[in-house]
Amino acid sequence: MKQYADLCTHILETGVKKEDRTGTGTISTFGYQMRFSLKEGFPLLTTKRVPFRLILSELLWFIKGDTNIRYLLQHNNNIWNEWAFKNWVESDEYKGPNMTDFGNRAQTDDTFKEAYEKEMEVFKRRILEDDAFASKYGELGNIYGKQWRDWRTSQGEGIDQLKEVIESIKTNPDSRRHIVSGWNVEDVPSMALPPCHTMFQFWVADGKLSCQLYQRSADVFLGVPFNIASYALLTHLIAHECGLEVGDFVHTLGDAHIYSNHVEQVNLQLSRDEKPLPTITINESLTSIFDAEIEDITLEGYEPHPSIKAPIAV
Ligand code: DHF
Ligand code: TMP
Repeated sequence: MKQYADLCTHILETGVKKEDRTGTGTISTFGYQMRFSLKEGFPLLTTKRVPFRLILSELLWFIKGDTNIRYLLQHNNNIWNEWAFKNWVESDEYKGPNMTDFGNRAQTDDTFKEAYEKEMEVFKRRILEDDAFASKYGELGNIYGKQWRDWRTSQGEGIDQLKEVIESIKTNPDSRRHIVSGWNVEDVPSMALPPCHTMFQFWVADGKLSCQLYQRSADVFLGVPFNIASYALLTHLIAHECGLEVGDFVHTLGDAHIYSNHVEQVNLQLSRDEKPLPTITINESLTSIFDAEIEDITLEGYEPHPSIKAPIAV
């Protein structure tokens, strides 16, 4: 994964200081491309441990067309909690302590951090136990899952982009139109977070399936390691269903940034040696990605350096 180390070095060396929506501050560059040959191993970083089980359950959640964090919580996956929690604490129904700007305050004020963590636990429990609460406050809006599986037309019909793209890969592999878009211009204002991985395209040649992602905004330390592995896994799953081998994953970035409170962590990572890449195996008897379950996918030979913690910008 020299490609990832090169990206980090490129940003640290050529990036500019830029303020951002979250108030954290970043070092940012615009426009960058990486290429991973999926035959040479599964692109999961080895210079820090990346929790693959979270990537897997998030991807299956997208594939199901689900946009409610309840499924993630049921799989002990907490990566989307903050964005649902934000809607809850900003609602009229919320009567607890003031949680304004919780992401930043929890990093600087220990008393507040304790109150926030307590409130988050209450929120999570309610999402898991209270159906009505979950359907209202577990929802992130029309994010990825909705757009991939049920893009609403002006006629009120749903388009299953993922199903259609798989069908077109099978029946018309040479097509240059194998595209799935998450960027629904009309829906963007109602989303908890407008899609970062905006659109992706497949390409079939020599019996191999390649995928390119356009990511408009890239949190290089926390988000990107997940995004690379998630799209690599999606490519493996679709290739498996279509009877194709895997080709390349091409990752194109728009605003590629390192948050100012991640620089130390990135430097630590850059000081570490690369280890061999793991491999991925998909249950032979799986015939459709829409039936995929956690147990159908196994990661082998992953022996990374230890994980590195960093705060996420909300
Ligand atoms: N906001 C920001 N600022 N950056 C993101 O990468 C991001 N990603 C989102 C939603 N909003 C975002 C969805 N994906 C983590 C990774 C990916 C992700 C959300 C969160 C994360 O916190 N990863 C930690 C481990 C988390 C855990 O173990 O629970 C990591 O160290 O990789
Ligand atoms: P933005 O909407 O202001 O661009 O903020 C989104 C932040 O989340 C930005 O730092 C990019 C990051 N992000 C990723 O890098 N990958 C992801 O998959 C998601 C959802 C977010």
